[in-house]
Amino acid sequence: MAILDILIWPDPRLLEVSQPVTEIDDDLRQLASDMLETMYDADGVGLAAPQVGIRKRMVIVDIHAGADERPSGEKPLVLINPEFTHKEGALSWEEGCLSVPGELGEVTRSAKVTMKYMDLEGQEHVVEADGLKAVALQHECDHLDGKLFVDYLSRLKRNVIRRRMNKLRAERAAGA
Ligand code: GNR
Ligand code: NI
Repeated sequence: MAILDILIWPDPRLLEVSQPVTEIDDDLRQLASDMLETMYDADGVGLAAPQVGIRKRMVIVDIHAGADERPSGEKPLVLINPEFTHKEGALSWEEGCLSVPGELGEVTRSAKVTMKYMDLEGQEHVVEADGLKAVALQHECDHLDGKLFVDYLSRLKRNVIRRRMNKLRAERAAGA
């Protein structure tokens, strides 16, 4: 059990394309467990491995994180090598990111998605989602291709956020 450090954009490691998972072993299971602990500690609804410096195609999503009541049957998802098989419609959402703390920006994505992925037992699954779950799945999978929500904003807004993040990173480096 460990809370991992979350990289802050524009850390170059967040801009890399992650590698497919080829082996589901104890190290990967440990990483998934640490990512869940890290996400809950940070009050997030999702987290991608590259955000904690691991260039592997694994993400977690739990849109009920922090809620008092969890719909029955809804568990946190651990998605290995996730791939969209269908996307439709359009949906705008005010997004945040644990790698861009304190910032929000409006992003338009697909409204409904279907995705296939493998779980920690190596079993293949298909998940359909809309609303926040669809947004979170698209946001997390973007991380695996080195993309963040700030890439959808205007250059002006992105530059303002970049300056604030550089300042935050400098403060953290000085305080550490
Ligand atoms: O915790 C998160 N909240 C969120 C809100 C709206 C749209 C996307 C997200 S994902 C984010 C966690 C995160 O940064 N995952 O990569
Ligand atoms: Ni994010």
